[in-house]
Amino acid sequence: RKLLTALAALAIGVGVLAVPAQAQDKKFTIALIPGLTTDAFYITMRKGAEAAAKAVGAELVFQGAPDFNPVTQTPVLDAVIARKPDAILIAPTDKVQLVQPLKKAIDAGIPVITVDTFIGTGQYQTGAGDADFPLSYVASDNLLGGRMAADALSKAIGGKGKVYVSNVKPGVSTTDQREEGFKEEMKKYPDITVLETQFNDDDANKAASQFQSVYARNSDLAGVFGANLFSALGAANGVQQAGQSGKIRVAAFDAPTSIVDNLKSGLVDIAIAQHPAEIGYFGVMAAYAHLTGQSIPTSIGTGFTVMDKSNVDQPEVARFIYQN
Ligand code: T6T
Repeated sequence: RKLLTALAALAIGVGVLAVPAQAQDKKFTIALIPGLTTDAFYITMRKGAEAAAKAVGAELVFQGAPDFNPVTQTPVLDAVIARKPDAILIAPTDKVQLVQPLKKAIDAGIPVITVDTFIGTGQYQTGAGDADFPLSYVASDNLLGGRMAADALSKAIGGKGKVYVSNVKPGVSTTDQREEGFKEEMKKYPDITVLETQFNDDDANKAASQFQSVYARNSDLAGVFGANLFSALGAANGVQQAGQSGKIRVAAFDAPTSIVDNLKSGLVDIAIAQHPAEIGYFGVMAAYAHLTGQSIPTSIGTGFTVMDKSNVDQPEVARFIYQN
């Protein structure tokens, strides 16, 4: 009888140990920290992230700063870490300045995936350097995007003339890579001169007034590449204010409705739309896969849709216009 009692106790013990079934039912909380909250790019990313969270029964927390700045993003990250989510998805606003703040998440046992932008070199889980700790990087191929912008702008200006890049600020992985890809590709066009880059701090008004100064110094300016939403919008506004719509050509990165309106009016020649909803969706799916014991790729690439006046009304193109 003693043996039976012992076996029964063991069986109960086994029953108690069978908790993993419950753990699988756990509702995971996944936090998404955007570059800034009031940007159609991240608003659209959030929608994709929410769709994925719904599909796997997770809760998505969206918390960000009002501007694209490591100084305001870091306290948001600290607050999110204090809430102890099961995973953090973040678009770090600086390659270097977010490294130490993100280490705190890892120290607290919270896995990190970066979306859109990266820290360090963007090569994760290599054992090299001090910024390889995120599990995965989910984003557009920004070097390629910069090359695509260069080819499109070259085509628009007939392969010759002066152009410049309107950009955010050095240290942002995405926009740094777009500028790098753009300049690399422009080497193929010997009759195009790339002037000094203008950094606008993600402020469209600043980008518009910078356009005026560049144009004042270069009355033969042929084109401008706006390397993200606010850079492109500001540059386009500058072109319009100077009465040069359709004469000075604009290649834009990103596709909010304002840029689409500019495509239709002929102020902007092409817009390279990223797929932010895909980035959010696959970011959450990667986090969920990791949390449920799957291995995940260290980088996940999402696509582009190139928009121009002739295709932007087609439903398969228009579906990539950013949401508000
Ligand atoms: O271009 C996107 C994003 O990819 C970049 O990292 C920052 O700017 C945007 O959010 C557009 O404003």
